[in-house]
Amino acid sequence: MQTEDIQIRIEDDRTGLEIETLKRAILDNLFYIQGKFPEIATLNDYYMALAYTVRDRLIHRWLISSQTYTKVQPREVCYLSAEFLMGPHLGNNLINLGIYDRMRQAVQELGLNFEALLEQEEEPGLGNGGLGRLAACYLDSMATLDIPSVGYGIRYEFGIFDQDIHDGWQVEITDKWLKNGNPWEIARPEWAFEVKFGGRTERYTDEKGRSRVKWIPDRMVQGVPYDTPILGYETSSTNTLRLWSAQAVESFDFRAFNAGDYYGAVGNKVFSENLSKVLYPNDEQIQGKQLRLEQQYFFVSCSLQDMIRTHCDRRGLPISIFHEKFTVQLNDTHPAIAVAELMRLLLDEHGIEWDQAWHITQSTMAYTNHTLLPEALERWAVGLFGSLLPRHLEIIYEINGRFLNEVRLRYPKDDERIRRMSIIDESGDRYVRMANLATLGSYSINGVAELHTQLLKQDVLHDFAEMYPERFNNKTNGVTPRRFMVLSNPRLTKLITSKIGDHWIRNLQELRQLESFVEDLEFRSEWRQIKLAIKRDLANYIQEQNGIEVNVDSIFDIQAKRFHEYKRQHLNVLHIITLYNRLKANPNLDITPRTFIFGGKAAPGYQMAKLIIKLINSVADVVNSDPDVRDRIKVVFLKDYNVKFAQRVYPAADLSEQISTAGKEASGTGNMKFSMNGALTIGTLDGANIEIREEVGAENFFLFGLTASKVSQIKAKGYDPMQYYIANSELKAAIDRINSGFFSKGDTALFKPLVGSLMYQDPYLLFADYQSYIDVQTQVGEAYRDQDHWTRMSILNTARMGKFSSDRSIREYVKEVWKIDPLKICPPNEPCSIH
Ligand code: BZD
Repeated sequence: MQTEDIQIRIEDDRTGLEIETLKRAILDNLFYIQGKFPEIATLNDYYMALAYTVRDRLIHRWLISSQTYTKVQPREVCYLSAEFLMGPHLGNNLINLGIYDRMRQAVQELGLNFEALLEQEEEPGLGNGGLGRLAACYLDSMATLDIPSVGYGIRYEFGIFDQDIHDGWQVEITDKWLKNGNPWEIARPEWAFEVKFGGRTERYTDEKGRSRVKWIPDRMVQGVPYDTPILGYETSSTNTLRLWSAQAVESFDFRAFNAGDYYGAVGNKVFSENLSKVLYPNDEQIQGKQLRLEQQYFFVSCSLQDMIRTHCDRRGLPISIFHEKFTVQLNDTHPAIAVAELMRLLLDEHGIEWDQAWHITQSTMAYTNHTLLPEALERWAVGLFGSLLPRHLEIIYEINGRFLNEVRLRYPKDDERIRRMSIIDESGDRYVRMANLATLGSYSINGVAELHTQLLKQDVLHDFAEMYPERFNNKTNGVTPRRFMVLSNPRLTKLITSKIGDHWIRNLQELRQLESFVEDLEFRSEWRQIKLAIKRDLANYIQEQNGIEVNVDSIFDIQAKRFHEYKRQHLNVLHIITLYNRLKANPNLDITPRTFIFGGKAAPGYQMAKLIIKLINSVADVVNSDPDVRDRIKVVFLKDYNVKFAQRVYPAADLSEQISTAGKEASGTGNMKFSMNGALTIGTLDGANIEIREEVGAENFFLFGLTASKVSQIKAKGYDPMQYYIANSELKAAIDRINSGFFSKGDTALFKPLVGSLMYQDPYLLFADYQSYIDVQTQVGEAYRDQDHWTRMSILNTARMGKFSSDRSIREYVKEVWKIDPLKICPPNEPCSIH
């Protein structure tokens, strides 16, 4: 059938947006999908019925989008990411469909609790932190801006672990997010692909007499796609998140089985299904595990095969123009094997000559770097790599050989440079450097904030930036205001919209109009009331979760992010202990009351990060129950920080802690989410903090600490933390307090590794930044006493955050990197010719 002939025109319970229709649809789905009648339906049954009601309304738009793409054959972005930290879908889809309030009413009229139903959704936590959440924000913005796109990743059966706290320690619990079913995805087993592993290669001569290579693998896995619709805000554009799930290949199984090798056959099934079993919970620390490389290759190969099938089979286009129709954005080096895999597919499966294959590959790939930390730069031992992907290793050697010849021509006799730029690290054991492969194979390489891009060009990829300056660019991160303002902060959204209308939701720069209300007394009072009400909600949550009563008039001082030494949660702790020491010395000291709130997970194998969590909980135990403190400071560690919980936390903050060692945090995105919701930032000149401060104004930002260049200078000179310890009595007192066993029931050994690391190495310069941090925290305390002034600063933070919408980031990628035109999708039941 010709696609033009298909008219999707449905007007029934699956598309209607009226309250009565929504109610009927929910009950219908409860009956026919969940197979329950209301009297015995559980909360989850109702959640599923509601989710299917919303999904039905997405599907119509999704199919129109997909039909339009098939017909128009636009250029598309494929966002390849090992992580998509989507967070719950229901609320977001209701916002983007524009039926949030209507659905709430429909649900309430059915006698159900809308909030409880939203809460019921299991979070798809298929990511670690910033990088995975960025991918999710970008999907939202690409759909909102009508950019044809697909997100490709892995459907992990178990996402990031759930965090529990036992006796102050982090305990990891398997995240069984699929246990109640996932109403948002549709399996497409008919579009599965096979992925090969291991074995060897063979040369042969094809029918045209050309020398070709064949890969004879020793294992094979099938990738089954699961599709989730991604609807944009106030548009019909509905893109796809396609996640691959690994399954055993039937035929492979049978071969072993027929030969009598039953265990071998079952073993293959186990191997296959292990592939997409669990997300690696390490952020910014690589382990070099074989399974991780298998996961990366698995999803990259499925995704590229999928693109080629769409291009050649479905659209009937020649492979020679593949790069005109597809561009691939590599979310860090996790999918960087795509460079070698696309080469392999073009050379071995499509019989294309090397030069043309390289041209297509290099015109297709674009690479985003997210970190400069040496321990996070991916490299694979050559032996492991070759045994798993023998053909790819050959291709990489060939790419490298040709490239190094060019380098030699350009920089004769510069052997050091050759060694640095080689894809193969040969300084000791041999490794494949994935950042070099990604850089070399891409037409665009970007960092995620101005400073980060500058450091990337200066440091990690310096030689490449010198040789190919035109390929390097910056794309400062952004976050979606739909999830992180409209959905998570309905009160503030309502106030803002009552003053400036609702266009700011798709054009965040319009928040600037709020500046004219800063002088409006009533507006400031409403702003303050709202913050207070949200803080009350969080206080109730803290009471429920931790049994701690907190003062809503105190400063809600929040640090919520992954635990890592470079993020310096322990610097925050040193401030808490310093205040505590002051109160112990002078119980009548007049300090601005504060509630210190922490949230975040540590990688399960990262002992120091776990010890910092233990320290926070230990300090909390002491401080919260000391009568001398008299409720002036409280310390709260909220367990299991995830997207759902983040949405509750950002709106409630007065103060956002963004205190990484300058030069270490590539961008940060939590910093943006806090500030958009009217929190003030205490931060270093690191990542996007610099740009946030530029936007909101230095007078509305609490800056402290060394600059990135000062940090490298000090390190180059030979940094000695002990000098700071000796010279600074308050710092010494704080450290001694930990060392004495005061927070650990007399156990002086417990925090030794942490204290020792600070006193003798302090790789993240906490001691050097300590005094500056303490001084600025004192200013924060003073500033908060002038509530009226604080409110002005808070309003100005929100008003000036327009730059940090992910819509702005995506517009820049579209214009400067991808060069894709938006494609408008017709609304359902409205024949139109807008594209
Ligand atoms: O990426 C983060 C950076 O640390 C942040 O500064 C930045 O804002 C975000 C988005 O650009 N990096 C990560 O989150 N990295 C990882 O999660 C990760 C995961 C697996 C392996 C290595 C890194």
